[in-house]
Amino acid sequence: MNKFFLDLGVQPLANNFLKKYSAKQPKYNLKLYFNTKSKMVSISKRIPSSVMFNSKYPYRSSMSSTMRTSFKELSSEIKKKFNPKLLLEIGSNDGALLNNFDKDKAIGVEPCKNLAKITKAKRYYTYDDYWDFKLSSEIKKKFKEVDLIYSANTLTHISNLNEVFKSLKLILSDEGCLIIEDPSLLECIKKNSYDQFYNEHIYVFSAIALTNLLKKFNLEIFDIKNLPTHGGSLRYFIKKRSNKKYNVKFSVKKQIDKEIKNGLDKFITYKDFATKSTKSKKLFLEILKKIKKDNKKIIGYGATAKAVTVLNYCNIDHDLIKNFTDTTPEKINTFLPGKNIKILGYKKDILKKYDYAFLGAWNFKKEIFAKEKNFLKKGGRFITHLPLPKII
Ligand code: JHZ
Repeated sequence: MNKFFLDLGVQPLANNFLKKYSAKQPKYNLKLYFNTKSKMVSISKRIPSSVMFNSKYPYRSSMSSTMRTSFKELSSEIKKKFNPKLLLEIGSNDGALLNNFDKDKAIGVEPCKNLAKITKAKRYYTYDDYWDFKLSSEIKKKFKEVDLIYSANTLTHISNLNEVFKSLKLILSDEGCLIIEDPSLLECIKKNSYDQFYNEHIYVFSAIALTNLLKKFNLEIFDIKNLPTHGGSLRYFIKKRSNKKYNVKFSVKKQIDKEIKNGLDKFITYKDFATKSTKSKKLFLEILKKIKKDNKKIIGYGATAKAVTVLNYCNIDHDLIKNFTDTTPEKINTFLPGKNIKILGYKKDILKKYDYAFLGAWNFKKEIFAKEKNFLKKGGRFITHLPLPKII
């Protein structure tokens, strides 16, 4: 049974960066549910993939050195441990991972045509289509089977998880490995990052819920790694149950035990999370209003999908946060979804004109702090909303 626990209000599409602000852009309810049987946490309103992921999708995986390094390190690990004949990446974005592989050894699936174009131009075989059974059958026809499938921050974006895993199983070789990587529900609960929820994040996985889901397909997790990326992610190594090439490692039990200890299998945990999120909203508004009263100026740093959830949930507009800045070409000179707040291109010393910077990209805090030493030296301060809002 699906039980409701948090209402994040009416939200625009998290990556709908418009050239001209419009109050009339489409908005949807964002409500969070916990399934008491499968233990899966999900949002209720499902927007069709074709509406969210289109030929103008602005998010680029290569925009931060943190992510480029993470993909590079993973690529070396894959080559060393698995030495795949063929790697398939689902949600290959702008090729941040593919770039580390030979062109004849790696293929991509990327439905956002503007992004698929980038890897195609580099001669990586790229399907610019949505991941489903039809596409999987097509890939099977051409490549027979795949011994390494990788997908980061993509499968949780697809509503029909049964079809997702049925399609994966169809092409995964018997001794193959499927690696998936997504934000960790445990980290999300611990950090009180309600902003991990937006229309694209239909699910936030826990190891408990994923294990339950994989059982249906005779698939199992054989290793789990905790990663610092995206505010705390889990990398799951998955195989067919019949595949004896890999032993199930202790890391799997360790993660599940940790999740049980933190109550991820109980509804009450999510009710507490909801209470904390409401408190966080109130506190955040108090901080921003006090800064406004003192005639000081705030800029948002990193026009993330997460920041869209925060600003729309907390009803914050340009009277409180003047502008955002972001390095992504597609986001520059557009407006933060749902808000009349203009996104300025990043340039050195852009923060000079502001007293405070709200960390929209809080998951890149280390990288950003290193880059903005001058701002900090001159008395500028950052604001974060996690785990509870404060000036840092
Ligand atoms: P970042 C997106 O979420 C959407 P977002 C998606 N649904 C998902 O799952 C994750 O990515 C993986 C900018 N930036 O990665 C670049 C600077 O401007 O937290 C990006 O626009 N300066 C697919 O949007 C944004 O911040 C910097 O120095 O929440 C970061 O977005 C740095 C480091 C980043 O993902």
